[in-house]
Amino acid sequence: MKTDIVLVVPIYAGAVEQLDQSYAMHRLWQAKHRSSFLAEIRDRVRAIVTGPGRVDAELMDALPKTEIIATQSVGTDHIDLAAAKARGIVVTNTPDVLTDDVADLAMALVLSVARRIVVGDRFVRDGKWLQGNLPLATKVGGATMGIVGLGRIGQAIAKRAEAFGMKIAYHGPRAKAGVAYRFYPNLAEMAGAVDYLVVSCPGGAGTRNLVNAEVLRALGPEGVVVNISRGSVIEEPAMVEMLRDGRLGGAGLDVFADEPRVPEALLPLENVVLQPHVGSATHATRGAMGQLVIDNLQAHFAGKKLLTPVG
Ligand code: 8YV
Repeated sequence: MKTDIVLVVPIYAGAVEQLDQSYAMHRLWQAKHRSSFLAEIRDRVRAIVTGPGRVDAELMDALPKTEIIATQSVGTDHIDLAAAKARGIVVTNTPDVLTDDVADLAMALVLSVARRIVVGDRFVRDGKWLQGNLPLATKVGGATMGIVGLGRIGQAIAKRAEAFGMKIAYHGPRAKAGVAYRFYPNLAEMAGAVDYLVVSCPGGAGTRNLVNAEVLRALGPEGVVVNISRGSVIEEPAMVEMLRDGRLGGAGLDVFADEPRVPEALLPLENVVLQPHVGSATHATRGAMGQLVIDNLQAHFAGKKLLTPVG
């Protein structure tokens, strides 16, 4: 008899295929009537798989036999961790396997904004090169990058930036032992001292609007903000307004407050590069993330140690 699990949103296709073979899988996003769909499987489901679909207390209570929530993501801000803990539900995520891809995209966004890669591409395609050269851009070597959240991804970004000749500073709850980069306990102060502010901290209530209007003003008209974390970390309306009126120099954004909706005002701006939350979106990395979901479920149901438990 196969164990019943719920899949909240589609995850890596190869992982879905494997899960279909090993479990009786119920696809929540395909349910015509959510409440009756959940009621029908209420007493059978032992695991919830997501990434990044929301898993709140209401869903946990609708599936009271749930033992584990496995998310195909390193971020867990879409899961009510306190509610899971209160119900004795273990949570697993997929750290490390995506660090390189996300850090690569952060560096790609820095370079795309600084060297106006997207603008240049359109310039050629539109035949404008026939009328003259693209205006000069900005060298990243020698510039300073301020990293908000020097975790695994933040440290990988720093290594990439150093390889491009950039200086590194960072902000976080506390200075990290053994890190040579300058630590700024005050984020606005760091923003005022750097050229690129790269957001790589976790999302969630603890970092909501951390990069607020004051921080963005300090970053200033020559400064560029890059976000590969969560849209919730930046005070988005203030950022949009400042990008439009020139009080903020530019932005490279892979995440937004209300995905997949993106503020209309950003769309025409040439000092902004936009990506559809693709930090980890490569075959290799999403395959590795999906495999971690599968391996964590397998370990749980075999009574073995979880590979990547949260908390
Ligand atoms: C995607 C991510 O959101 O890992 C994260 O936290 O933001 C991305 O990997 C998605 O969860 C991939 O399935």
